[in-house]
Amino acid sequence: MQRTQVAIIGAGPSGLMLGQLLHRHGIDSVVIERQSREYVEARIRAGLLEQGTVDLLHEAGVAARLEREKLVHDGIELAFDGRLHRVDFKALAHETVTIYGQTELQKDLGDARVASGAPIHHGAGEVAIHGFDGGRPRVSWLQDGVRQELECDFIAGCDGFHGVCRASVPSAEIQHHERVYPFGWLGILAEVPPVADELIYANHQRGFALCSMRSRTRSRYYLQCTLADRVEDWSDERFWEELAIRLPAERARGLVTGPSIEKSIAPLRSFVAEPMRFGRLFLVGDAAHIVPPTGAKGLNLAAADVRVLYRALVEFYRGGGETLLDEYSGRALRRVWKATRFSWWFTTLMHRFDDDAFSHKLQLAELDYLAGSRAAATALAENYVGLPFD
Ligand code: RFL
Ligand code: PHB
Repeated sequence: MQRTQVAIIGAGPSGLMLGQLLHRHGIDSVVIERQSREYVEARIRAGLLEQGTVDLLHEAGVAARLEREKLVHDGIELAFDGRLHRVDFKALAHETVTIYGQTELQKDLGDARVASGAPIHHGAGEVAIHGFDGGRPRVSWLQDGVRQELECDFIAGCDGFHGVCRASVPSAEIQHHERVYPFGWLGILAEVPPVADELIYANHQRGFALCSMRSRTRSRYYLQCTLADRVEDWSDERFWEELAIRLPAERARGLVTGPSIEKSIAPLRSFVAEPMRFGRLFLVGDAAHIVPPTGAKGLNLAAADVRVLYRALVEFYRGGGETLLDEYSGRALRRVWKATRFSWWFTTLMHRFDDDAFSHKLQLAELDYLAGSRAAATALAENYVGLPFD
């Protein structure tokens, strides 16, 4: 039987960040991941990091390339009713945000794991967790058809929304809160310069649009689509035409188009599982909560969970007892619910829901209020740059 201090299920950003921070504090971990390293590193997802996440990556010692390649943004633009209004984060919330692709972060974390020499098992089949309600948790899985068993002190469930950890908790002990939105996001990645220096969030009668980026030469654009839409329905040409329609003319004029290098549709949901601790099992990141991408909070929430958990584990192994471990769920959830509220609010403000003209008028009134009120814009800025990590 193999043994470690912390068994980490899932090698996404949550699992690898946690493993790296524990490693730097002399705590052993084993990471068990269902997919191959190549698969995990090819997934195209988040692009925007709060300063708290960047600070944590420094603490983990994995921020060297990020510091060389990142783009720093001082604000965003809101487009609505043919207008363009800038929200200045630096002036309103004294903070900036960082553009750095999750794909790149995933590679940096993967390299750091290999360099640390700490064990990581990709391609694990039939992963199962046992005994976390008692004192002797265990993980079992199949590696190349051979059954493996790992004994540990704690299990970190970093295995995303569809993982095995949350699903292993008896239903009487866990509560789920969920909202599913009646639309999705169609995203494309293209090797073209971004339409503007900062991100543009557009409320348009035909639906929401977002102009984001990965670098000065690579753009990431999203369009609100229906749940019935399929990627095959959207040629590159149709995507670019629709994006131009949803942007104010002064921005649409500067749009550079080109062939897409990725195109996908993601459904939107809000989801929170409570609590986030069950005996010796801790849920972390998407395994415990999902936000719609409108506020760019998913990856940042995962980082905030990791920060609370790794500090509690460091304190425990220093001999400081379990107080911080006991506080994990409550502290993480306070921040999770605030980000859930913000993501829900920003989604509701920016998307087209139905043909209800009254709702659209209310959205435009609120956007007009945001554009004219420093107090309202400050509330947006504070939440967007990220609430305090603790
Ligand atoms: P992940 O990244 O899903 O990783 C979980 C890992 O666990 C593995 N796994 C298992 N391993 C072993 N056994 C099992 N039974 C397993 N089941 C699953 C999986 O293969 C995977 O490797 O969760 P994690 O680490 O908590 O990280 C969360 C973030 O990935 C996620 O919140 C963000 O990508 C969300 N998100 C965004 N977040 C931001 O902060 N800013 C953004 O700009 C942003 N944009 C986005 C996004 C997510 C998107 N999609 C497609 C969901 C844009 C999009 C389009
Ligand atoms: C992205 O670049 O993928 C991105 C940026 C901001 C968001 C969502 C996604 O709100």
